Amino acid sequence: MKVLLLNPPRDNSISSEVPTSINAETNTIPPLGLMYLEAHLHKYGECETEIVDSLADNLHIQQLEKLLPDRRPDIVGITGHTYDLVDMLSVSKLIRRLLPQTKIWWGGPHVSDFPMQTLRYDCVDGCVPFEGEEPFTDVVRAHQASVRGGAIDPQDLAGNLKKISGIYFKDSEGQSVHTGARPPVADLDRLPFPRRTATNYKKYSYVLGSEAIATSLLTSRGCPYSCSFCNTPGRTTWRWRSAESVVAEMEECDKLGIHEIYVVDDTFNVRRDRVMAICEQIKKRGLKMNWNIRARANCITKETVKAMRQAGCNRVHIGVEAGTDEGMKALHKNLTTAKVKEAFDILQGEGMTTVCYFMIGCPHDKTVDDINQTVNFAIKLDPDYALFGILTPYPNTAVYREGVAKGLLDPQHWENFLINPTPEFKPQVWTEFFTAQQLSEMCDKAFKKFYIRPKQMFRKLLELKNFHDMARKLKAGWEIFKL
Ligand code: B12
Ligand code: SF4
Repeated sequence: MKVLLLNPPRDNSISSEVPTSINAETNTIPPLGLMYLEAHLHKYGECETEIVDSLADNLHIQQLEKLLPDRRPDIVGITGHTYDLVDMLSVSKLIRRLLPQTKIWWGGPHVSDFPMQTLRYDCVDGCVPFEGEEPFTDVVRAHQASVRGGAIDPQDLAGNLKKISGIYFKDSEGQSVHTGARPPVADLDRLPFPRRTATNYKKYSYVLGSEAIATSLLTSRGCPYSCSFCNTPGRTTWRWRSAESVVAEMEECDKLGIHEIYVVDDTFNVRRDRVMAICEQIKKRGLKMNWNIRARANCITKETVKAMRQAGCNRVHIGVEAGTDEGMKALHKNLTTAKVKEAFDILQGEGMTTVCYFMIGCPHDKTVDDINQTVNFAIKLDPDYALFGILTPYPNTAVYREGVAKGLLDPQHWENFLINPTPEFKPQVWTEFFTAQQLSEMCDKAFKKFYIRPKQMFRKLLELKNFHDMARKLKAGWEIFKL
C-alpha cells in the first residue's frame, strides 16, 4: 500500500494581517507534522511512504495534476491550518477526480478545530484531530486489512476503522462516525524521530537564520498556560521529551549537515531542569548547532539563558502581546511588564537575538492611547524584530466565547466559511472600539513606528551577511515602508 503525505500549495490562504514578504520566509519551514507521521508509518505501517511538500518544491495545482496520477497513492494524507482550507479542498477535489479509488484523509490544526465539519466534504473520507502518528498508522493498517481481491472492501474498512479510537470517518453508507477520544502519546520518547531524509531537506532555510540549511524540531507538546486567545491549552497536557532524545535528534541533523534548528515547541522553557539538561547534553556531545526557541518571558532566568547561549541558542521568540499590566492580565498572559522587561534585559545582556510578538485590537484596547502603549512598550523592549498582528478570536478560545456572549462575534461566521470557503473570507476581529479598517491601519502604523527608527535601521544594516541576505531583508523592509 502506498501512502502519500501532502503539504498543499498555499495559493489561496485567507489573509493573516502580516506583511506578505515576512510571511513568505515561513514557506521554507519543514512540514514537521507530516514528517512525524511518515517516520511512524515507515517504522510501523508496513507501507510505502512519500512526502510531497508543495511549498518547498513550488508545486501548484497544475503541477500536482501531473504528479499525482504518476504516483497513484492508495491513501493521501493532507495537512493544513484553517487558513489553508481553500487549497486543502482544491487538492482533495483534484485527487478525487483523477484517482477516484484513492482514500483521502485530513489532519493538522484545521481538523483539530473542526473534525466533524471536515466530514461534510465529499472529497474527504476521514480525518484525525490532534496528534496523528498512532491513530493514522492504525488507519493505514485498517485499509491494508480490508483489501479483498485487490480492492478495499468498504464494509470491512468501516468495521476495521470503528475499532480505532480518536478518528472521524464516513462509513460504507456515508454516515459520519466518531470513534471517541484518544489520549495523546504519554511518552514522547517512544515516537520515531521525523525522517528528514524523506524530504528535500536541503531546501529548508530561514530568513532570520545564519546557515543555509535549517530544520524544525519539537521537544515538547502542549502548553501549561492558558492565554485567552489561544486554543492550545486544554487540548492536551504538557509533555516533554528527555534531553537525551532531543539531543540525539539534533546529532542526527548535524550528521545530515543541518546546523540551524528552529525549536517549534509552543513553550520551550517551562522547566528549568529540562532546559539545563538539554544544554548539558549538547555540550557533552560537542555539538555545534545554531538553534532558537519559542519561550515564555516569565520562565527566563539568567542561568538558563547563559546555558542556552553557550549551547548554541542564538534567538528567542517571545509572545508579549500587550504593553500594560492590565492588558496582560486581561489576556491571561500570566505576565507583567516588569517581568517581561527583566527577561529582555537578561536576553539582550547575553547577546541573544530577540523576536517579539504583539497584538492590537484586544478587548482591553479601548482607545488609540491603549494601542500606542503596546507599540511604545515594543520600542522600550527594543527587540531585534517585532511583529504586530490584529487579534483574531479563534473558535475554542476564551476570547472567542467572550465575543460571542457579548454579541460582537457571530458564531456563524467561521461556520459560513467552512460551508463556502473562499480566499476573500475575513476572520472577524474585535470591533467593540475600532472598525476592522481602523485596526488594520493602526497595525501598519505600529510596524512603521517600530522599524523606521534610525537605531533599528542602523542595526539591521550592520547585520547584513551577504547580497542575498540584503535582497531578502530589503524586500521585507520595503513591504513595511509601503504599509
Ligand atoms: C511552524 C508553524 C507555522 C508555520 C507553518 C509552516 C510548517 N510547514 O509547519 C507558519 C509560520 C506558516 C504558520 C502560520 C500560521 N500559524 Co502556525 N504554527 C507553527 C508551529 C510553531 C509549529 C508547527 C509544527 O511543526 N508543529 C509540530 C508538529 C509535529 O505538529 P503538527 O503540525 O500539529 O502535526 C501533528 C498533528 O497536527 C497531526 N497532523 C498534522 N498534519 C496531519 C495530516 C494528517 C493526514 C494526519 C492524519 C494528522 C496530521 O499529526 C502531527 C503529529 O502529531 C505551531 C505551534 C506548535 N507547537 O505546533 C503553530 C500553530 C500550528 N500555528 C498556529 C496559527 C494560529 C497560525 C496562523 C493562523 C497565525 C497567523 N495569524 O498568521 C498562521 C496560518 C497561516 C497559514 N496560511 O496557514 C496555531 C494553530 C491554532 C489553530 N488551532 O489553528 C499554532 C498551534 C500556534 C498556537 N499555539 O497558537 N505556523
Ligand atoms: S499563547 Fe503560547 S503560552 Fe499562551 S497558552 Fe498558547 S501556546 Fe501557551
